[in-house]
Amino acid sequence: MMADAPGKTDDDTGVIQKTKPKTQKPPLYKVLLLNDDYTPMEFVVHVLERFFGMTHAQSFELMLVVHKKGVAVVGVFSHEVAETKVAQVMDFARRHQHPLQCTMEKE
Ligand code: TYC
Repeated sequence: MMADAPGKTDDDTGVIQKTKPKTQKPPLYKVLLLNDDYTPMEFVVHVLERFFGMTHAQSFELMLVVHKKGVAVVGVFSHEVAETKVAQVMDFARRHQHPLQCTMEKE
């Protein structure tokens, strides 16, 4: 004979118990790329390939979204990974003297 589930009684009128989640998912962060008038399109495409693992076609498509809309989410990561991506993009852009801006925000 099987034991009743927690909260269930033999008369089928048991109290409903909410199962408490045992783990918490860590907060996620969107990494955003911002448009500007000076960074060359090909440079942005290269950034997306290099730091976000996209194919050339995916990168080109997303670059155009940023170019047309002003901003786009280029990935969603843990806080640590998002911070690293933003730093990598900002450092790479600065070293090439482009004003490209990359930021993160909590999802
Ligand atoms: N607007 C830029 C140009 O016309 C291209 C560009 C796209 C710049 C995306 C930044 O995040 C960006 N050269």
